[in-house]
Amino acid sequence: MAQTQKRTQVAIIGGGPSGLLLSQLLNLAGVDTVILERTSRAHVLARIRAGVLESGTVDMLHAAGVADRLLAEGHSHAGCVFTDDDLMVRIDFAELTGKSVTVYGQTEVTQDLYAAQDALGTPILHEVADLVIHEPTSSAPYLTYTHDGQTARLDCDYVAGCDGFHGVSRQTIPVDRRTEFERVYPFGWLGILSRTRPAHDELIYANSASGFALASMRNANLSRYYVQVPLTDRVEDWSDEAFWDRLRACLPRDIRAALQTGPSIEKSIAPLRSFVCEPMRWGRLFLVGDAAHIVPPTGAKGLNLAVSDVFYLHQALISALKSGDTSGIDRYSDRALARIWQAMRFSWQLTNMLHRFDGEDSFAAQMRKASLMHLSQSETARRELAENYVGLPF
Ligand code: RFL
Ligand code: PHB
Repeated sequence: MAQTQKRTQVAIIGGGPSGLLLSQLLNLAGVDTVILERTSRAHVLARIRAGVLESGTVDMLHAAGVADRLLAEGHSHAGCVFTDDDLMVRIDFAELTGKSVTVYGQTEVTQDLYAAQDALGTPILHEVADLVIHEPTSSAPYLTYTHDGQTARLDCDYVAGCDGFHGVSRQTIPVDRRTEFERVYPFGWLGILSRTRPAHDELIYANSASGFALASMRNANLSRYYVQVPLTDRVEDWSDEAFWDRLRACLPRDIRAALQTGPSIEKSIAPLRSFVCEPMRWGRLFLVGDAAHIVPPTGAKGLNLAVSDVFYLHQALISALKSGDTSGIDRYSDRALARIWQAMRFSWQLTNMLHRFDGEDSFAAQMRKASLMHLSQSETARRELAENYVGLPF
């Protein structure tokens, strides 16, 4: 059990990938941190989420000293496939950009980060409740919270709000001091995990008359699939059989024929949303990752954006704390947002290109088909997609 700390340099709210990676990089530079997480470690590690890491994300995990298992167990993908009914278009990342992505689950990244933080002895408090951020615009911010039935106070130099979309950090910025941009899509993704051989050796993003589907994976015997569902559907409405039937209907004939099915070992529905909060700083409080922005999962950008935020913020905090240079923290929000808006555009564009919208006219479906056809015919279009998918530079 972590001891109750009274003071730290950077108080980190949230023990998801953003909070853990930021803490790890700060600790390696000699900056001390305390992480406060609302749930248990088992709960954080049970959430099945992202699967695709950009090469910049992999480099950051290397820099943080947590890439050994990723190197051994992650799978490098030099391309992925977009389909429209039976038309299959391969995007060759390696040829078009010289880069690749790595398939390695967020759960594994998080587990590796917890192990590294434990090895450094970083205090991580779980099941923290009633967290309040006090005086973030003063030079002496502090947090109060309840832990193990006791009320506690933590003084700090800076606060990193890494507490996801439903956290307290963003809400601490007064409403008249933040602007929020949002697009809620009228569908969600029903996802399953199954111990089956993946449908293909690369990811398949499928557009079809039955809607969108994604065939992804974690390893040679663990598949991750998603199909588009109305927001009103509940997980209980979908038997495994119904899921496989829908998936088959969305995939091209050759892939469908070889699809291996089996019982699901996880099944959940995620709504799709684009969201940005500006600015990402309020005095000495900084928003990081999902606390400040959400992308629909179509472009596989959420976790990768959290990592680029951490890249900008860890440098800025180290300069401020080690040499009193606050120019980085002054620029943090603008630098992070510039990259975030590019990923927003890409995720929104792919979402529109691949999903069937309820009540749409026949023209909309033709536009999707034309987009896929353009992709198959134009190397420029494929390069533009590849460049964004593998990740824009930090
Ligand atoms: P997280 O992971 O939500 O972690 C925030 C943590 O903060 C805690 N918390 C609090 N702690 C203390 N006090 C409070 N008041 C608190 N309130 C909340 C929470 O318990 C939690 O542990 O945010 P973080 O760290 O910024 O990480 C972001 C990523 O998790 C997210 O962007 C990705 O999972 C998004 N995403 C994907 N991203 C990719 O880059 N590639 C992908 O392939 C990809 N696929 C996905 C995805 C997200 C999905 N869902 C379910 C939304 C696929 C799906 C289906
Ligand atoms: C996943 O494997 O969970 C995954 C992969 C790519 C995406 C979204 C999710 O775009």
